[in-house]
Amino acid sequence: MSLIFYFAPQSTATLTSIVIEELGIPHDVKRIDLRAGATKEPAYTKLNPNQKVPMIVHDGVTIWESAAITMYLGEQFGVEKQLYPAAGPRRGEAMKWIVWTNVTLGEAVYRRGHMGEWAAPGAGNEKAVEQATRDVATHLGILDQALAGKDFLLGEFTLADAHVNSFCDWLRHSTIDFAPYANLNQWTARCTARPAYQRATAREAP
Ligand SMILES: N[C@@H](CCC(=O)N[C@@H](CS)C(=O)NCC(=O)O)C(=O)O
Repeated sequence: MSLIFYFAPQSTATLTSIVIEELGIPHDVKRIDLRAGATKEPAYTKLNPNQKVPMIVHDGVTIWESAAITMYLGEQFGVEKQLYPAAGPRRGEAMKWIVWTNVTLGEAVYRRGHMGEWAAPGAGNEKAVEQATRDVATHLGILDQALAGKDFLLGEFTLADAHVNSFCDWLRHSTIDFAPYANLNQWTARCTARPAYQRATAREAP
């Protein structure tokens, strides 16, 4: 088995880093420098015309998009380890949270960023930021409610928790207020206490 993981610290690749550490599968890390434009280099673009991290190459097959990678690695390596549900309704639940994070929560987060703190000087839109901030709060409220009375999204820990929590970690570095989400904050503490999370964090130094 060959698994190559293209990684850059403090990027979306962190989600995959935590997933791989949870699975404990043998892999080679190719650490790339985003600031040096490594994703734009011809060799990288040939593998990934989307020019982003994370990317994995598993037995010669290239997969990008963090949600796809989490679900794929879960299916391939997570079922026996009880870190990802077997095909069926519980897997559907795991997929729901992983995709929701990247698509629905992510859409509001990226909109908020592009209209606000990431916008070029003069190109922002305060009203759009206010709306996006409300949308992010609505989505985080949904996640918070889903965690009420539960340790993890599906009850027991799965890679969906690793994925969704890692995305939330990133949001905690922004001005998004997490104070209203007690269930979410307690769940984050449970996710980040896991040894795999700690190992992945050690990879994050720039
Ligand atoms: N939707 C993608 C987003 C990936 C993404 O935006 N990656 C950024 C880093 S966070 C990237 O590689 N940007 C290219 C670059 O900076 O050269 C995913 O979930 O995998």
